[in-house]
Amino acid sequence: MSVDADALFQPFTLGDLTLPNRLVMAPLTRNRAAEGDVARDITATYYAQRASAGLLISEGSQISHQGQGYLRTPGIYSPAQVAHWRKVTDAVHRAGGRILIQLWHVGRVSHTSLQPGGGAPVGPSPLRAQTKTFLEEGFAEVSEPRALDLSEIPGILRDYENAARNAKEAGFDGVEIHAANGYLLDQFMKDGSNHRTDSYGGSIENRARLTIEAAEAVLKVWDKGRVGIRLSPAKVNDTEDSNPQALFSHVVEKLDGLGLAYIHMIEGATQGDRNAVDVDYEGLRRSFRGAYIANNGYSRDMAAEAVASGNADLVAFGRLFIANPDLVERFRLNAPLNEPDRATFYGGGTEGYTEYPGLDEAA
Ligand code: 8OZ
Repeated sequence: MSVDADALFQPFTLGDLTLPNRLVMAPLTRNRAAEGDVARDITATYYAQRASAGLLISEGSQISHQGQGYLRTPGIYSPAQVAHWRKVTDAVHRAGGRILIQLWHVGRVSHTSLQPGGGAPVGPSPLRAQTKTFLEEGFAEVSEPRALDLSEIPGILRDYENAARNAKEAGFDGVEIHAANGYLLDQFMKDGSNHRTDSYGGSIENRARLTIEAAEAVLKVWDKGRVGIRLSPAKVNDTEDSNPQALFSHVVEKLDGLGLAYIHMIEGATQGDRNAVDVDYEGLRRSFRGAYIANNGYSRDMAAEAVASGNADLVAFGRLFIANPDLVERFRLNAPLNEPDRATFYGGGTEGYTEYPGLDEAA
């Protein structure tokens, strides 16, 4: 029996934006940028094909060369990157859509071959993550990081601010701060990866400081109604906290104080068990006055239930949006879905990217 999914097709006011439905395309790393880490023309086609989503969130885009951790991810720090992203936002807007850019600094999840001058990746502490990155040769262990010096933090905050300004120039409708999945901000927040003894380590308040300051840097450029943030309380990319409930209660309270438009919550282990960690997501949602975007393994029916019951305002889908450019229409009709092809997730060209058929083509 099909669940009544009407709730998914109601408009929603997300901060300063009006969305026609409750379905969000999650940020998805696809490793298809061209020389100079600029978005390609096929990337404009890819996002425009998915413009019926209530909201598109771009793939993570590094705020600086240092912020890059994987091969061929797009940046948002050079003039060429801004110019190429402009083609993407124009294509999405022409197709009637709305798109935010996800601002990303990978921190320790990187490799010397991707870093400026072949240097060590940076993190809160010199602790290597047991996780892999993706290079020309394929998957590889991440490199040993060095700890950021206190004197380097203002430069990182300036990189967030510059990237936010570039995003505006590139025509985005707003930004999402990537504070999830074991990257720089998450590394600072969680005590497994942050062993600092200065004002950015130790207490929960200190560990959350960089995330809050990054949000403040972005808010110098963007109205708060156009800024959201993504969080993942569970362990991911070898980055884990001993008390995620306490940590994220504090983080969400601070973000609420900044008046951000939304929190985008990866419930449970990213791409894995939704019950991987004992965190009261509903409680976090209630303590935040902005919108709540739920993510991780949702089906159409689960999403309909979450939105109808008020447990989520919006639901983000990753793999389903990769494989179904017209996911909104398919959900509306409760039509069959294309299967995502893992082999073409990371890297390559149009195959597994712009070639998934819409319902009309499949018929
Ligand atoms: C998959 C592969 C590489 C990066 C994330 C940006 O997990 C990513 C990512 C996902 O947030």
